[in-house]
Amino acid sequence: MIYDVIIIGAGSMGMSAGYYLTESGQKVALVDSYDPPHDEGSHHGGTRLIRHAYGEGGNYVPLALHSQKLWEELEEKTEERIFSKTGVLNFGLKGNVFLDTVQKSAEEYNLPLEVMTAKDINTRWPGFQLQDEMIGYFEKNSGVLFSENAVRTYRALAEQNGADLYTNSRVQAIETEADQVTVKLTDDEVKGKKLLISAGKGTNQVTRLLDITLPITPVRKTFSWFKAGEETNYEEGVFPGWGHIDEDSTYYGFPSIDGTGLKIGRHDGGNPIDNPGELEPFGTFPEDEQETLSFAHKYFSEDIERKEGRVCTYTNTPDEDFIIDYLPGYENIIVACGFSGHGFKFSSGIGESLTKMLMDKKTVVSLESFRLNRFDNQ
Ligand code: PYC
Repeated sequence: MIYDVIIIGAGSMGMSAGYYLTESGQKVALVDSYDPPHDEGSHHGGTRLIRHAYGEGGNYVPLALHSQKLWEELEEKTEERIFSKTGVLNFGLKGNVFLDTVQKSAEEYNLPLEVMTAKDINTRWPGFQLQDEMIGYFEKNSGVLFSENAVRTYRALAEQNGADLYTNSRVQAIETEADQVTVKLTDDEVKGKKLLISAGKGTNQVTRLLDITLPITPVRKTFSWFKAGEETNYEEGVFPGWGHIDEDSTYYGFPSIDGTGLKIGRHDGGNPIDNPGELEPFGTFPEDEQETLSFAHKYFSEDIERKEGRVCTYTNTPDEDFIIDYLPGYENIIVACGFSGHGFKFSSGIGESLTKMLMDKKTVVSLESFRLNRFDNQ
C-alpha cells in the first residue's frame, strides 16, 4: 500500500494534520515514537492557552482567529471538551513591548480588549494581588484549550476516517525518490507519496537522516499545579487564564479546572536538552521548585502551596517564530516544527493548513512568515 501522506510525529500538529487529511479523503499513516496523547511531547499537562490579541506579533492574529473557529467546530462535532472561554489577562508594567503589541493587535483586528489598572484587576479577581504600577489587558473571548483531549479527539476521528497509526515506532531511515518516500521503522516499513515531519523535539533526529539540521533547540521546561487557602478565587468560571510579562521573565497560568489547582509555568528560559530521549524529572534543578512558587506568592497569595510539578519540552527557533515549510531540496517533504512553546493554540489551523499544502492547495491563512529562508543570512 502506498499512502498519500506519511506523518512522522503524531502530536499536536501531526495528529491535527492527520485528521484534516483524512477528512479530505487522503490515505494517511501516522508514525509516533510513543502512543499519543502522551507526556513525552508538547501537548500534555491537560491545558494550553489560546490568545487572540497576540503579543508575539500581529501577524499571528488571523491564524489565532481561524484556529479558534476550528476548535469550536471540533467541539461542536464531537461534544468533547476542547475549549473553555475563561478569558485571558496579560499583565505587567506599562510600556512593555509584548503588552503594547497585544494592544496594537487588538486595535488592528478590532478585537475586544479591556485595559485594566492593578486596582481593577485585584477587585474583579481577588486571587490577584498586583502592585499599583501594573496594568493588564483582558480579552474575554479567549481562554483555555484541553490539549490532551484535543489530540485524543483528532486521533479517534482520524482512525475512524481510516488513518493507520504506527505507535511506539522509531524511524530508522528515510529513502526518497521523485514521487515516493519510504520510511523504515524498527519492525516495519511505510511508503507514501508525501511526507510531513512534525516530530517536535525529535525533528532533527529525523531530518538528519536526510543530512539536514534545522535551527531548533529542544528545551526542558516545567510547570506546576498549586493549592491556595481561598481555592474558590482560582476556580474556572471565576479566575481567568493569564500571562505575566516583564523585562526578565514571562510566566503563564490557568485557573483551577475540576479541582486540579491553579497551574503556573515559566515560559522563558529552561534547560537545553542534549539527548531528546531523556528528560530530568521535576525537582532536579532548584529553579523547578522556586521560580513558580515565588511568582505565586508575589502576585497571587502567600498561602499558595505546590501540589504537583511536571516536565515538558519546547522546541525553540532563534526568533521564536515557527518553521512551516518544504524541507530544503524536497518538493514532497514538509516540516512543521520550532513552535517555541506557543504553538498548541494554532494546531487546529496549522493541521488544516498543512493538509492544504500537502494537497497543493492554497492555505486559508498565510504561513509566509514561517518559511525557512528567513534564516538564510544568519
Ligand atoms: O502560548 O499562551 C501560550 C502558552 C501558555 C503555556 C505555554 N504557552
